[in-house]
Amino acid sequence: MKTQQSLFFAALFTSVTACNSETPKKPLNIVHIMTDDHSFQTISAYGHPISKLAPTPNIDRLAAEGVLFRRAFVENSLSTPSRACLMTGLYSHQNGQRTLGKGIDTTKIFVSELLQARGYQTAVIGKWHMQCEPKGFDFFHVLHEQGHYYNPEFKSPDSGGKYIREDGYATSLITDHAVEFLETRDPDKPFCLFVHHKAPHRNWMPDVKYLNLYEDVEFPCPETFEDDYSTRCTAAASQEMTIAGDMTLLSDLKTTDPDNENLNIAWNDTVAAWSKKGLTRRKAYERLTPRQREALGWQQLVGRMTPEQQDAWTKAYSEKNRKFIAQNPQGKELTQWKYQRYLKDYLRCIKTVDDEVGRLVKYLEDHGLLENTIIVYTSDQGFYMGEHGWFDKRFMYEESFRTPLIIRYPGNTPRGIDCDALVQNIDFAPTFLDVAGAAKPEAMTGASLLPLSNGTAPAGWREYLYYHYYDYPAVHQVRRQDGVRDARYKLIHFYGKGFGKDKGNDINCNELYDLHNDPNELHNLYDRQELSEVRERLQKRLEQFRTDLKVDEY
Ligand code: SGN
Ligand code: CA
Repeated sequence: MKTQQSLFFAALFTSVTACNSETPKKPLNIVHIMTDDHSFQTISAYGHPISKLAPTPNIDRLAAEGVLFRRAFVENSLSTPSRACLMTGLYSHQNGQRTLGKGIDTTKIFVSELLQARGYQTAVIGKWHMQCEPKGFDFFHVLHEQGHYYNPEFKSPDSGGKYIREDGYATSLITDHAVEFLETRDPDKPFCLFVHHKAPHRNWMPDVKYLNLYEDVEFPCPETFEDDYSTRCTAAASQEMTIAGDMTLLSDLKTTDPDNENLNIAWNDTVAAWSKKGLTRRKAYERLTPRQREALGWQQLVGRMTPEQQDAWTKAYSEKNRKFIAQNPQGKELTQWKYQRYLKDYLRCIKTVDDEVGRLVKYLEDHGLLENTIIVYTSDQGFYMGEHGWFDKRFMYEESFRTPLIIRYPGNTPRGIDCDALVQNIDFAPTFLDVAGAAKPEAMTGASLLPLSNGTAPAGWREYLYYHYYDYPAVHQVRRQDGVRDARYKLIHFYGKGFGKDKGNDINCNELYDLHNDPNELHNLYDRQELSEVRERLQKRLEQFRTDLKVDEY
């Protein structure tokens, strides 16, 4: 594959510089746009029914002028681990970042460092969300942890180690700072720019101008919305990420609590009363009920807004909320109502993402950068838009294992094509090194995506993907799992000790899916005699991965 990569790179170069063979070769620039929790179902280029009602013309343009990857996946469907895969080109157990909160092995070399060494100017703007400082960047302008939608705080090399609040909406501010980097960079050097959005992460807060967008649209419900999880291991049923039970009315769905409109004032009194008892704020917080905590979180989010932003929110949501409270839906009707509001707010966030992708691409175009820049659009993982009754991610089932991926390759590459090759987020680092003409370190597991610019995988391309999720016990209570997928079948292995409400439910259980006949993954065929050959083949491959990659738990 290596020779092919180099050949491809040489060909790409020639095509970029063909108009003037005297022009010295200039390496391609890299723009990597990554959103947080953006589902492929909500990008219209992928053609899903939801996206047809909320199109994304600017992201679609990248697909129309590039390659749309239909089988792009992550290794560990969670933010920090996914970002660690991106930065290192390594699987989670190799780079250390297995869970959301801890683990990155900072002795591992980051792709940004290698690009810098190759003469690139490197920048990361927006969500960094690694458990270490930005490493290998000439410029950074990053959010604190998950960051805020409204008037977020950013840290940069000249902010003296502090996070400083800026007025505005995160998605637009991030684009502003990306443009600022492009304006102030050294034009004689190639650049690698990571534009990493907070949107559309939970709790899906749209920009003021889109608070009423899609209000009259009824979004279609996925076929699996009422999945009863039969035929599956216990993990699918024991998670805590259902729209019906786990999505909250106040913080997630922006309703005032119909049972207690004064809840968000009540917590204040509670904390005040407890502080009299000499409790620290943290201790007082720990004694709040989950509903009081939610009210506190909500109050803090609204409290960050300017009076004008607050007014716009009150205007937009109070009337809709009054209707909701008057209707007082219950049971399935309430779940349907929640689903519609969830989709609307999520898609309103996407609308701004799409606008801002358009703005950035236009900047590149207006400044003559489009044809010597490789543009990647992706997300840190996929997301459930009601499939199996869920929101969030983490599982190896398609909607969260898959991630959107569009690459606009520069030069005379084919346009508007689909690619079905199995690709994964560990491939970004090798791709960027390939773009820069730098050698891939021996240890890097991924492979360059440059040779896939015509939509077909070169000979010898991988036929199986490995997945591993570790973050349990944790929010949403998704059990640990690893597994393999090929072009048609998927084997998932759930394992480990049960904690909390799962206490006593230690698991070691397998699921097998035929994605061709059962794309919704409703029928676990693991025990089916007619699939014994497939099962054995995938089982063997899974064991091979574990051995080759020195996986230490499963
Ligand atoms: C927060 C969210 C979770 C989400 C994780 C991880 N809760 O904890 O729903 O799964 O982030 O998301 S929230 O109410 O605080 O938004 S990730 O994208 O960073 O992996
Ligand atoms: Ca995420």
